[in-house]
Amino acid sequence: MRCLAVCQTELVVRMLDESLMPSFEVDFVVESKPLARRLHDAGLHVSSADPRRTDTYLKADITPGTCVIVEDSGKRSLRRILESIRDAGATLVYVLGVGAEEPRKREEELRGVFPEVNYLAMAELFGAPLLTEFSRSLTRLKVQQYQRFFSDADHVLILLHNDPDPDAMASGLALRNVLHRTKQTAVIAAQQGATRPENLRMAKMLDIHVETITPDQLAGFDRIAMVDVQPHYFGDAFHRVDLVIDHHPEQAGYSAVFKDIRTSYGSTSTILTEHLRAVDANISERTATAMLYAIKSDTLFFNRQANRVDLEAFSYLYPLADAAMIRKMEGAEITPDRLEYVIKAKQNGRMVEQVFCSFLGTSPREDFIPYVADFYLQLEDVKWTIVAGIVNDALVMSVRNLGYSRNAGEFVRKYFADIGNAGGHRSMAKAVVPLRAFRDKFGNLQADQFTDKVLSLALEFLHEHQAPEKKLVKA
Ligand SMILES: [Mn+2]
Repeated sequence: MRCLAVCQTELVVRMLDESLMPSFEVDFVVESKPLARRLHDAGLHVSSADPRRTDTYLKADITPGTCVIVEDSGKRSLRRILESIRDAGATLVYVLGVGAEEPRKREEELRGVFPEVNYLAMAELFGAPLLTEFSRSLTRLKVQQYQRFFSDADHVLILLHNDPDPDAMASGLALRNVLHRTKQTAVIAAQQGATRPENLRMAKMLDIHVETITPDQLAGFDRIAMVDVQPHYFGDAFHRVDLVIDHHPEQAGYSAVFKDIRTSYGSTSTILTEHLRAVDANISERTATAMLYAIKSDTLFFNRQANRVDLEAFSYLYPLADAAMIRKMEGAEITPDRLEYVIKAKQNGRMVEQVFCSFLGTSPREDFIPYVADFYLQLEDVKWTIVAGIVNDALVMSVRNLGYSRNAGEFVRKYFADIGNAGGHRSMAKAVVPLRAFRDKFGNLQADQFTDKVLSLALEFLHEHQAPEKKLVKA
């Protein structure tokens, strides 16, 4: 493709020449004769001409398919230049804002006269890669600091939450990699091991050993790190830890020598991908596979709480991972006993205003509840799911939504934080409430009454702060 660039400064000429060649054939027009001569002598295709004259462009032989780039430093003459370019028959016209004040305002002004013109601000073009580069340096600094702090320890504990999920396990592997340790010198452990079928299958296929650890074994470690979880999760067991890396909302009440908590990230594995990249670590196929699967499953394949950084980590890990193995691990999600609970939810559930709510009764395993909540979110017309069940004398509730309506975490905190544990993100949240506390607050409800009660709380919550015309349509 052919480009004609109308420039004023040498820097812009050289930058465009370097970034567009050899994909594009670029000819430059500059007004200054000495500049044209100098650049021409340096081997660039530069000629000098008056950019305000249509002649210049007719001579340059531009066609509707020629891409014309015009450097804009904020001068008034830009309009004349664009008129002449248009008169010469160009249709692909880009203005490159270099030092023009308020680029968006400038763009608007130009668009008023030249609707076909595209405005690119140099600061915006360079901003993203520069920010990535600089934040990588900051991450590198932090990683090197905690690497040093951990380097003289004999025994390191990497502690995960109970029933570790793919993100917890992958983050454990990744941190061990960052710390240059083996499973002998850095133990990945949880107080309760994995139970969900897909988590078990992942651990088995990737040969990840999550040790089960009791509180009295903690003293045997010189350093303790937590990934995908923060100390408050373990009650009063930890007031001080050495390192916390997590993407859940930051909790107060503990001290950590180092911490990296990024709540806008879709997974802890995304944070650890950045740690590994920042120190140019080699990532094994096993670790990459675990992390890729973790990002996929924590973001429900980018359906919830995912952003540019998650996508970037995903595309970085993808070529390093074993995609076939991930497909196999995902197949473990659907099991006959889970299907039973899906059916049960359908029989007991109610849907009002695109909110699906179901009470599963007593459930032998906790994972049925979030599984069913995720499952029904896939249904057409369902925007919120609230699924609850009783596991060991506690009411466990999973809340999901499609992310663009009100905050699921706020919902559970509003109604259940006073009587139990309640928290989560915008699109997924969880509450665990002792049955007795629930009954004290809401009464001894039968299954149907329970569904009605929770549904009415959800609707009340959704209707708050909502303009009447924006109310959800009845399902
Ligand atoms: Mn996670």
